[in-house]
Amino acid sequence: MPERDVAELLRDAKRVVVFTGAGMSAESGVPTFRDALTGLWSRFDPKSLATPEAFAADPALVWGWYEWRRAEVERVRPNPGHEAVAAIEAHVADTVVITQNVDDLHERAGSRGPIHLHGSLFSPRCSSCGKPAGLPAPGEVGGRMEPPACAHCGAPVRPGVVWFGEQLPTSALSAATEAAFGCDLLFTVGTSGVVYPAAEIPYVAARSGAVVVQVNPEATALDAVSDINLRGTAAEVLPDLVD
Ligand code: BJW
Repeated sequence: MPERDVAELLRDAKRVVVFTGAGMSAESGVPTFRDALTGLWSRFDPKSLATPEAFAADPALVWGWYEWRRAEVERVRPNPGHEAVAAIEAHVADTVVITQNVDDLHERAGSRGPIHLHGSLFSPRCSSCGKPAGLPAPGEVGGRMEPPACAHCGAPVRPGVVWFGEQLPTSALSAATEAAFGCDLLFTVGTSGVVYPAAEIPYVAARSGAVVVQVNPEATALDAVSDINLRGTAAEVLPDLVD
């Protein structure tokens, strides 16, 4: 089905969900995780960086890596795909953006309160008492960095992201599931669909009768649940749907 027909589906939709992954921000210059040459997991070991055990074993390595990633995100800008998602929200009042991304590019493009299933690079918290911590002032990044100490209990502050083996924030997951359950059109954009429970979101929408449209230049695990596959990048395909 060509983009023209999807634009028509969008015009008729009452409740829309846009479910995004790392590919959404790729054209802004933020690397994905699993792309063969440029993905973070092709260059870095997720077990040594994105697990609670890794932070316990070497907090300076993990904190420094996430501060480097935060600095990289601060240097880039939303792309036309993020802007198109914000335009969908402007056209269809009942639109919910659910992102697995830990960047803030949806917000900077004008999206209202996207649900962050995997947390954020911008919400560090105490690794022991869980109280939110302030962001450190910009400084030298690019290697090991000792995390700041919690102002309340003195334990190391950790990045506010969801690592492998950790539970997703309950309120975010239930709001996302509820939105997917009630929508009539769901876009899944730039995600490989291999990380659970986030990857269940398009299946929840499909089971409740929604049309699922995938925007991705490559085949993914979510091809199986997608009614329509638009093979292209987020910044190429999404703006055409809202012109
Ligand atoms: C473009 C593009 C362009 C490129 N335009 N597209 C069921 C089965 C098997 C395993 C499990 C299961 N349930 C749970 C698990 C375990 C695990 C898991 O899913 N493992 C699998 C990988 C095997 N899940 C967990 O551990 C989760 N927790 C959990 O289940 O807890 C249970 C529990 C219960 C009770 C108590 C305690 C625990 C947590 C998962 C957390 C994931 N965290 C990460 C890191 C976040 C922090 C950080 O940023 O460092 O989240 S991993 C990483 O993957 C990140 C992403 O959000 C996530 C998804 O990746 P995404 O976004 O799909 O990126 P890619 O790179 O995979 O794909 C990019 C796509 O874009 C590609 O398709 C490209 O083609 C495309 N693309 N350019 C459009 N321009």
